Amino acid sequence: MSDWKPSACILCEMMCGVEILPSEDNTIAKVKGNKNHPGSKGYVCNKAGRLAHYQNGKDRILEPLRRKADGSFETVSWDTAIAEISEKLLSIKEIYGGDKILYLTGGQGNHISGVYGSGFRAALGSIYRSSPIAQEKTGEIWVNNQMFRSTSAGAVRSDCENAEVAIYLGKNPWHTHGFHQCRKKLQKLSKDDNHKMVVIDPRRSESADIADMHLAVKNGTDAWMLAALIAILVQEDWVDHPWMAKHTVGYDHIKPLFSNIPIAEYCEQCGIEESQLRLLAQWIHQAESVGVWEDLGVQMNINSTLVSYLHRLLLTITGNFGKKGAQFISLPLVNVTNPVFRGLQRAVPKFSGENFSLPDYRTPVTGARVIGSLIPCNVVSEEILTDHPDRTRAVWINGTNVVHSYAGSRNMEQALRSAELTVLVDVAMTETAMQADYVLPAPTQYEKAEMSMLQFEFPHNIAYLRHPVFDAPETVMEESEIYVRLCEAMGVMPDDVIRAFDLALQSNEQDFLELLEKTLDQQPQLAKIMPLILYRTLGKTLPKGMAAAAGYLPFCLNLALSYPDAVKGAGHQGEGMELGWNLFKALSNSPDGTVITDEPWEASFGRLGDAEQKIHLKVPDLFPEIEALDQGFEPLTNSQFPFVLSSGERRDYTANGVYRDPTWRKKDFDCALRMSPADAEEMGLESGQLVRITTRQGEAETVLEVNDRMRNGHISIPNGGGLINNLNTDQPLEMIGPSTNDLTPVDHRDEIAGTPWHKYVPARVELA
Ligand SMILES: Nc1nc2c(c(=O)[nH]1)N[C@H]1C(S)=C(S)[C@@H](COP(=O)(O)OP(=O)(O)OC[C@H]3O[C@@H](n4cnc5c(=O)[nH]c(N)nc54)[C@H](O)[C@@H]3O)O[C@H]1N2
Ligand SMILES: Nc1nc2c(c(=O)[nH]1)N[C@H]1C(S)=C(S)[C@@H](COP(=O)(O)OP(=O)(O)OC[C@H]3O[C@@H](n4cnc5c(=O)[nH]c(N)nc54)[C@H](O)[C@@H]3O)O[C@H]1N2
Ligand code: SF4
Ligand SMILES: [Mo]
Repeated sequence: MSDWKPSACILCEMMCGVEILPSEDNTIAKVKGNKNHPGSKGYVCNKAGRLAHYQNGKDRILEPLRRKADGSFETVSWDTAIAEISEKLLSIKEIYGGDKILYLTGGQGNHISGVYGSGFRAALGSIYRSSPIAQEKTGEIWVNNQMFRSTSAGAVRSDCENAEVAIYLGKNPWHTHGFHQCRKKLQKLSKDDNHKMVVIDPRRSESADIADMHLAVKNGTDAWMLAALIAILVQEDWVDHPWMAKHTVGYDHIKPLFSNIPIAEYCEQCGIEESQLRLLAQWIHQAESVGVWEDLGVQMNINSTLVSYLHRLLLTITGNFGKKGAQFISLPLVNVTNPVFRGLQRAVPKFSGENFSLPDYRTPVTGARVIGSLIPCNVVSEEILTDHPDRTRAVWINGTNVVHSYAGSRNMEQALRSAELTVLVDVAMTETAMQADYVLPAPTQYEKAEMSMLQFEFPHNIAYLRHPVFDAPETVMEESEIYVRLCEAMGVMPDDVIRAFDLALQSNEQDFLELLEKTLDQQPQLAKIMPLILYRTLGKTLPKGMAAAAGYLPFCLNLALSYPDAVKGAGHQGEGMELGWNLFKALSNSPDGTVITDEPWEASFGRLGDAEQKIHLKVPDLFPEIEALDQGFEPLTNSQFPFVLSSGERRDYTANGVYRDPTWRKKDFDCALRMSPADAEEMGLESGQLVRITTRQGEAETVLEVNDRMRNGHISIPNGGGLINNLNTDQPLEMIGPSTNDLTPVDHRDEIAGTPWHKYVPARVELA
């Protein structure tokens, strides 16, 4: 083997196209950007070159493992694992109900299993699920549902790369990206006189270095800053009345909330000069387009749901929606928060006027809101560790390291151990695997067909169904196959339908599509497991290694049936089912990624859930929180825990937990604690000293780095440290860096969305 093979980087949501040069012994010799990827066009950042640390990670697992009575693992055959697990699941379902089986998923890049896992869940009657999205985006999803009523999959985001004023709110795009070719474009934009870049971050982030304005907000006070900003716009009447009259309802309820806000006082609360904020308000008022990119700095912080609302209010009262450089609603192939197929859909449901209300689903034990069909990650351990009769009894985990990445790592360990059954599907031995009853090894993302579809791009959207680069070891099993086998073992796969599909596929695609349509019409209960049925039938007819693509056919059909113009806009041809089939073929045959939809900017209006295409400015549930701002900010720090710790900052060598081997990092090997020079001096500490960080939850040790980017009183540790090295080798175990969630309490979370306050953890520091 010597040829470069196209695939994707799996380290962040961009999933840039890469080319991989395999070596003789099935390792990655070299990685470079793939110029033919329609989004990244050859761009990669500093992290992609180290992908061999993932593909050949030393903690890779290659055989199914079962926990023994003494707590250690033994290897078992796949037949044994599938038979035992399916039997246990069925018994839990029978005794307690399928809804007591919780499904946890996550990861970057490994999305292909989503549609299969959803079918498997449906077969079990499991309804509760979670993913890391429920510790970052559920607050904004809740707000979006109220304002845009766009409950159909699409994310509401801003087109910051084209905005005249682009505001990064608790977002450090220099390190964390967010749109394709991010660093390259940011550098270009920073020299563009028609573009203003604003960074709102207590820290002078790497993005702040190239910004036109940096607002070093006091930690946790973004709500005061945004309220003051809106108040300036309202009080100066710098809002777009004609636009609002056409596209919104409810400004009369919003105006009184902001008319009397004492702007100078709020500026003091958040530590921003009033003149600076007034200048920003002026920029916003005068700009053709404004975008705001909110991310973890505010989403994992105090008032997070309120902040999501305020930033959208700010943009909407100034007419920044449905045009280039402003807010848009994306059109994904699959709803990533709940990738379940419910049947062929020809029209998207719309809501009418004031009759709108969303179902208020709650979890059985903590009563937490289920948003975007996800339960908050922070309540998972509480939903298990209780004697409540409706507690979770079994946990199914796919490609996410919940012990490491959920708040309260010790709570998670205890919860997984105390569940009656915990199963993990992963490629590596992880902190979570150490607590599971069964660990099922999957091929890496370079050894199977995979799907990159987290991108929320607009006006064109890209999906990338990657082909395998390497052959998988014989002893691992693809997730799609695992879920189909489990469903077969549980007796839910319909043999007659499978035989009929096989037969139709031998004839021609027309017959097959007609049969698929007829089957869904007559047996709608099969919709949810249709991806699994297609895997076993259509999958066999696809090229080697690509069977798992089959489950995406129903989603391609739905996209074509409900948004034909968008799909045709991207160059796909045909009408109705045929258009969907052609989209599926393009997706599964393209080596480099496919543009699935392309639309005019105004298409976002059509995506609004309101039948009259109105945006609803009023979110009454949040009005008391806006009014409460008047009482001022109460810092959560105190004499015992005087610092605000951001637990999980993204740096140039962090990549969640995808790379387990710490030697991948070229810098910051120990995952240093960063502290401002003034704070370090006051405490008599110096760079390189070993320090102990203590919070209400626990403690961790690492080296100190005195860093002049930090605001006084603010300290940070990186995301992804504290993985236990050598979990699957003969070498001694070692933990490198502080483990972020040894320090985060589970009840330290947003009232509405249950999202954690990882960026605002009261902490103290002392010499270790
Ligand atoms: N290099 C790298 N890139 C990544 C990842 C990675 O692990 N490494 N992970 C990916 C993932 S999963 C995600 S979700 C994204 C996250 O991307 P980001 O949200 O951009 O990443 P963070 O560094 O967690 O947080 C951003 C900023 O919030 C600031 N902040 C802290 N407290 C406050 C506050 O009170 N107010 C405000 N306004 N800001 C505050 C921090 O100083 C930090 O600079 O990154 C993705 N990209
Ligand atoms: N304190 C704190 N906690 C945080 C954050 C923070 O900022 N601070 N950030 C949060 C955010 S935004 C995120 S996105 C999460 C990320 O947290 P996780 O979702 O836990 O992400 P990873 O640690 O990357 O774990 C992904 C797992 O998938 C496995 N994997 C890789 N490829 C495959 C595959 O093909 N198949 C299968 N089955 N498994 C595979 C990897 O081995 C790894 O164990 O962390 C969250 N936790
Ligand atoms: S880490 Fe993200 S931005 Fe960097 S190459 Fe990988 S996918 Fe692209
Ligand atoms: Mo994330």
